[in-house]
Order: sequence, then structure tokens, then C-alpha cells
Amino acid sequence: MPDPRRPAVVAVIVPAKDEAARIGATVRAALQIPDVAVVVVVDDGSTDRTAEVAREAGAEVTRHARNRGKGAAMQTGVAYVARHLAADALLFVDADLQDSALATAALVTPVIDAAADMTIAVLPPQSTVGGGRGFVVRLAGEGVERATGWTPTQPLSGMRCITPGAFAAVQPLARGWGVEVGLTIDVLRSGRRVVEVPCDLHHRVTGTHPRDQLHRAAQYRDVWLALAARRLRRR
Ligand SMILES: Nc1nc2c(ncn2[C@@H]2O[C@H](COP(=O)(O)OP(=O)(O)O)[C@@H](O)[C@H]2O)c(=O)[nH]1
Ligand SMILES: [Mg+2]
Repeated sequence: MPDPRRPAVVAVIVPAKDEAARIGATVRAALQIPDVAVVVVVDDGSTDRTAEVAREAGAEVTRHARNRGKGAAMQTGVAYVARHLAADALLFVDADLQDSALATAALVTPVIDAAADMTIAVLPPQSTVGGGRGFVVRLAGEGVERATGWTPTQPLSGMRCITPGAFAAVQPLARGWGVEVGLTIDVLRSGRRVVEVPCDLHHRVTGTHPRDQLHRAAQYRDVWLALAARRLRRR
């Protein structure tokens, strides 16, 4: 538990791929969250100016030369933080939240106050209608429930705050888009507490473009693999 006499140290980690249009606003908003000491953007092999824009906005940037997926990017971000400062809380923020990223501040308090080992953001209905995702959300939600007995409201929500101790206890992370489901299952199975927190967040909604369908297929594959690995581990 952090020393109550000194301010908490919060490190924000933003996995990002080709987010030049949004990353600037997201970084500036994240820097305004109370007790944030650093915003680390992990540029996962972007082909646009994500890294430059993030740096100009005040982030520290670490890069993967090749795309390695969200799970690996989160891992790289935490390793970068560990080399530079002793954080009390790791806050994962998606790159596409822009100004609304400030609302992830609500995730930090329960972790700093030791009321939760991990918090997960619950988003309000988004202003644009999505193009499906029911399949992946159902697979993920039912999988978490089967593995833990706990029913997540939004099983794929990426905005999370976690203690470094809980993060260290759940290695290795699931790959790619399986990372959220894997984290939830592994943190709960380690006997730690997970708490959902409503946050007024707004992100890019995945639509019906072929690129979006591909994103969904990759999500389905990674969530399925994360769940399968955890079914095996239990036996
Ligand atoms: N590390 C990594 N992050 C990615 C990749 N693709 C997207 N992201 C980031 O992961 C987060 C969530 O991606 P997004 O496309 O918004 O997915 P959705 O919110 O699940 O529809 C954003 O911060 C993206 O920039 C990738 O290939 N690797
Ligand atoms: Mg998004």
C-alpha cells in the first residue's frame, strides 16, 4: 500500500497503432489526470506519425519496429515504466479516447486507496452505432464467467488501472486482443479484487468496413486462444 504521506505515482500506458489523428488529444488529456507522473505511448509498428505526435503532446514514446499486438505493447509499456520510476498504479488507456481520456481518472482512486487490485472502465452507450461485435463480446463475457464465476459488464474494455504487484502476478499476459480477458481471469484467479467503474469515455466505434470485420475476426481469435489457454491451465 502506498505511503499516505506522499502523493501517489501513476503511470499511464497507451498502446497505439496508427493513431496520429487521435493520440495528441489522448496524451494531453491523460497528462491532466491527478498524480500522473508519466504517459508512455507504445507505438506498435505504426506507419503514420503516431510517435512524433505523441512526443509533441508530452508523452514518452517507446516503439516496436514491427507490429506485435496489444498484449505485447502493454508489456513493453510496463517494462519501460519499471526502468524509469516506481509507480503505485499502472493505468492503461486506449489511444482513440481523445479528450475523454481524462475520465479514466476515476479508475485510479480505488487502486490507490487499496479498495481494488484492478479497476475496469464501463463505458456509456457510444454516439455512433457499432457494426456488430456481439459475437466477440459474448464469447469474452461467457468465457470470463465460466472461468471465474464473475460476470463482466464489458469484458473487452481496455481502460484499466492495476497495481504493479497484481500485474506482475499474472504473467505472461495473453497475446494480442486476448489481453483484457486474460487479465480479468488471471487477476481474479490470483485471489485479487476487480472492480468496475463507470467512466464517461468515447472512442472510435468499429463499424462494418472490411477492415473493421478483420479487426473483429482477430479479436475473436485472440479471445478464444486466451480462454482456451486458461481452460487448460486449470486442469
Ligand atoms: N499494440 C497495439 N495496439 C493496437 C493495435 N491496433 C490497435 N491498437 C490500439 O489498441 C487500442 C484499441 O484499439 P481499437 O481499434 O480502438 O479497438 P476497439 O476499441 O476494441 O474497437 C487503441 O489504443 C489502438 O490504438 C495493434 O496492432 N497493436
Ligand atoms: Mg477503441
